[in-house]
Amino acid sequence: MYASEQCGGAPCSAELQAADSQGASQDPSAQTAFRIAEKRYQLHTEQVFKQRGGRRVSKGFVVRQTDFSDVLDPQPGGLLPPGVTHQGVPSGMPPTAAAFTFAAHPGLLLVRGALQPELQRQLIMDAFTRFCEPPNHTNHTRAYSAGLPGIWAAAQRGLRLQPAAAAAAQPASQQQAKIGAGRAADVVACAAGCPPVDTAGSCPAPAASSEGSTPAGAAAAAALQLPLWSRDGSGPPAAGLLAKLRWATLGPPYDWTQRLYLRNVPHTPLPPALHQLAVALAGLAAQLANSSDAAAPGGGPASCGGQPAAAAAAGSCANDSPLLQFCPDAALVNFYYEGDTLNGHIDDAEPSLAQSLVSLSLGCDAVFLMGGPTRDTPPTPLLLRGGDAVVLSGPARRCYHGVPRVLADAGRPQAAASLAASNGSCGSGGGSGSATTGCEAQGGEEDAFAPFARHMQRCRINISIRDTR
Ligand SMILES: O=C(O)CCC(=O)C(=O)O
Repeated sequence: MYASEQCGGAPCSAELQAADSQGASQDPSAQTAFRIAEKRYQLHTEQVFKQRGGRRVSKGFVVRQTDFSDVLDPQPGGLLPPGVTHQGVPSGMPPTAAAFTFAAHPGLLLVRGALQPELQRQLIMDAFTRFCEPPNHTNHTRAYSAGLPGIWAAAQRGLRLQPAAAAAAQPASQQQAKIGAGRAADVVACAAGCPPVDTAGSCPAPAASSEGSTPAGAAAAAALQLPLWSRDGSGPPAAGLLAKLRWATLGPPYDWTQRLYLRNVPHTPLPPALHQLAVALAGLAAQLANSSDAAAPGGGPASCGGQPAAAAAAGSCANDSPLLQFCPDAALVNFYYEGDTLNGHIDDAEPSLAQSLVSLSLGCDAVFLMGGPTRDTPPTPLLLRGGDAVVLSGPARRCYHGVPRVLADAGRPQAAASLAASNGSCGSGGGSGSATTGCEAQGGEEDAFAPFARHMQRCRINISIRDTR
């Protein structure tokens, strides 16, 4: 499901509501146990006042203190809360990785440190420079159907959108209407400058591109020939558009109107590294479900996708049983900033919920709520850090979950600083406005990751990887 900008605690868009498998009877604003927990951890600001000349005047807004003491933060070697079990990880995983299962949530697997720092850095850079590039869909595709290629570089250089190029792109309403009417091939295809296209393991190849095959496609492709960004353009600044980037899709994009994955629109396949990692993690979840009584009640291995971790590490989708074949081919990349939330939901768009969903965290910490099959089950709050992975398999795959809070610098300064340190990248440098970022190499030159490290001090990226076949 897509992340949303904070809208006073209510769902911000039709997409959020449509994503709820339970419909109106499960109104996300109803006072369920899940909703109460969401409100408890969400960022709340309060207006403060002072008296001046006998009048009450606003002093501005302050963040209300949140009590995070109930948020589980299992660590290897640490004292574990009842019902949380530290599990071994296979040799293919980073040596610092630590896996945890939860008696209250069969099928939920948390792997702390599942992503090596180098992979974290690569995925962060890819998220801003490749994953959000056309032909992949983003939340900007509605307004700019040709996409916003080069948005990260343009934002770094202080450029603005060229009005001519922006105007040549299809307006949102037309684009969506076409997709809704089943004319998905009208979506603009990838033009020059697109990221290289990878092949994803042994999964089926994506549908061929239909670049410029229709008037709409041709117009949008023509728009890409114009310089999209310029210093003196009168369109919106790239930095503002980047700040509003909330999601991007890898593999077939999901159409909320039709409630199906669009296989025939151009897209880049799921990168092999993500495919392999997801298969390995789902394999570990399946193995643990097989071996642990704690993970079995109420579900067990039969409802849990995956394969032995050793086979999974090889990146193969092959499996004797079609029921157990986990072959991820799509991902949703969510970008969160402080105040953004992901309301409680069940991911039910995929044809088989017997297959796991593998979710990777990058950047700032977040509070993740793991609930039950209805919103009435009180959820367990878990702290997710950059580099962690969560697998929803078996019964947990059909359970409510969400992200009520992202802990950027202002919310939890130590967490943001340790994120940068654990990424092996830059220190926080004292926050924005600091003269030094901690990212400079010895000779004074910034490394390529430095601008991303600065951005990630207030950003969280989640990549949720799915099998949509
Ligand atoms: O951001 C997260 O950790 C959860 C993402 C998620 O639940 C989703 O994409 O459906």
